[in-house]
Amino acid sequence: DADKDNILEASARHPKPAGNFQYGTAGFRMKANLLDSVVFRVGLLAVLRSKKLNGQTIGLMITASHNPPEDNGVKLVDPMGEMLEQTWETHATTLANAPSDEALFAAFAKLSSDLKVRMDSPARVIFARDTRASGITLAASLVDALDALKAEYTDYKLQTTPQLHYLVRAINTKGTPHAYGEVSEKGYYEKIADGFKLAMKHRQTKGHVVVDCANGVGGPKLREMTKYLASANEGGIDIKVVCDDVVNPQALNVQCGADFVKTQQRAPPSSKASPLERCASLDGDADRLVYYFIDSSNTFHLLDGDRIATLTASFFADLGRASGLIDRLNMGVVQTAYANGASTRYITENLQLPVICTNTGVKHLHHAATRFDIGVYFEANGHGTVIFSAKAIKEINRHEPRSPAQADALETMKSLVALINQAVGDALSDLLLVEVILAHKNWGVQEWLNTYVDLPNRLVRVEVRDRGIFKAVDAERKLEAPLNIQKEIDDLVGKYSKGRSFARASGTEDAVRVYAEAATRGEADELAAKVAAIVQ
Ligand code: 16G
Ligand code: ZN
Repeated sequence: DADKDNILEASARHPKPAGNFQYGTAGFRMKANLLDSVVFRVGLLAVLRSKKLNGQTIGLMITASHNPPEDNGVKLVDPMGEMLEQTWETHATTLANAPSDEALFAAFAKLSSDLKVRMDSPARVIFARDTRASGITLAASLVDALDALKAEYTDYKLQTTPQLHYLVRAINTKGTPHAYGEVSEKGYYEKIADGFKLAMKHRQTKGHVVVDCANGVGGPKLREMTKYLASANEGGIDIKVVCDDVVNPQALNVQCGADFVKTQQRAPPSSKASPLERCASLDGDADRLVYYFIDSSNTFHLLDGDRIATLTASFFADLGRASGLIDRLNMGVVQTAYANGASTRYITENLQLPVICTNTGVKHLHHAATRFDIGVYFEANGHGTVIFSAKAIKEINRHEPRSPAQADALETMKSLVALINQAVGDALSDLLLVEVILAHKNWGVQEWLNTYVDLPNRLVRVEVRDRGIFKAVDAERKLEAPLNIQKEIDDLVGKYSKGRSFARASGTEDAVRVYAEAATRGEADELAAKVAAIVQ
């Protein structure tokens, strides 16, 4: 039939190189020169997914986030702006690995029949890319697939990953009671900026915030967003954008950005931060955010995803109490095993909020957070957001405040529902969220840091012969295979005060990661080294 001829003909222009591809934690990611056929084939799958969902719009993002400039990647976004449903990840892997054009068509036809896709349904796809040089040609490969199957599509060109998630959700909820916002980049800024302005009524940010944009797409987009925000002296915000060179594609994520700051535990070498100056870093596609500062004795302090989670959770608990909604909404925090033990303890003991620990990867945290009416989730690396249940939105909207103080807290709560990108963790939205909270608490970075003391910790990467043999359970905190290894780790951990350690196979690199924390720096380092030795 026509589809067959079109797919075969188009696929011939996108031959598969040797190698095995896998749709991993964050989609396909590799050297950009290997991605042409992968993107083409993911395009075919996006069409199937949209048809399967009766023409709802599917998103496709071309990015490799914090990875080097010569890498790229592709991932799919489901209709409500969430990550692609997990069972479909396997289908993506199947299509990506079909050895020939004929095998590709056969796999495509089998999928559409197995999944009972009605091929006469409409298909709608939107896509965008980060600033990588390879993005334009990869987008053209995608268009080849969409044209072959006569799908409707819109190219949103340069966007942050969370902006694309926003657009997908806005399109699919348009005209419904759950409408998410205007379907445009402008609509995205307006929604967030309106929420911010309302939340900042009668408040002021202290000084300015310097934002390192990893020389990625976050730079121009953050500059654009500031046009929608008033300046600091008008109750707005003073954002100083740095590391925003998107002219030289080789600068992306190099010596700057959230991943650099988190893994190196230091400011970008180009930073001119003075003591107590508020600094933040985004990653290459602006879905991760960390803060940091240097203190008066020039010591570097990182305020990572755990700190953003604790700050946010404490603020929502405050607002819950102050608005009178606390008894009607259950709140909680979702973390991974990488969360510093001191943050978990602060949430459960000081804030008296429940904590759920899940596997690494945003989709796992997001899913767990739906169990709360107000679910705060962050990975330590800075990826996260807050999500509100339908019940929470209803309660917030219909609540009748009984005092001016309740009315004020309620208004702040409503403004944050608009400000927060609930589709996915969003560095730009999270940045404004943190700024709002600090302004409300009248805190600077030092007060924020003072809430609790992090346990010293160490993360090591261990090269192993076969990471496939490491099977983690219990939210990746324990290994069930290889046999007996966990007992060795437990015995070791027992010897350290406040000791905690785990090993898990990386989902993105060919290695095992070992994490350890303990009462002192020396003990944390020693524990990590000893567990690494067990794993090796
Ligand atoms: C991916 C995940 C990130 C996670 C990381 C873990 C998304 C969008 N990204 O980059 O959240 O922290 O993988 O990598 O889910 P690892 O498995 O190599 O430790
Ligand atoms: Zn990212």
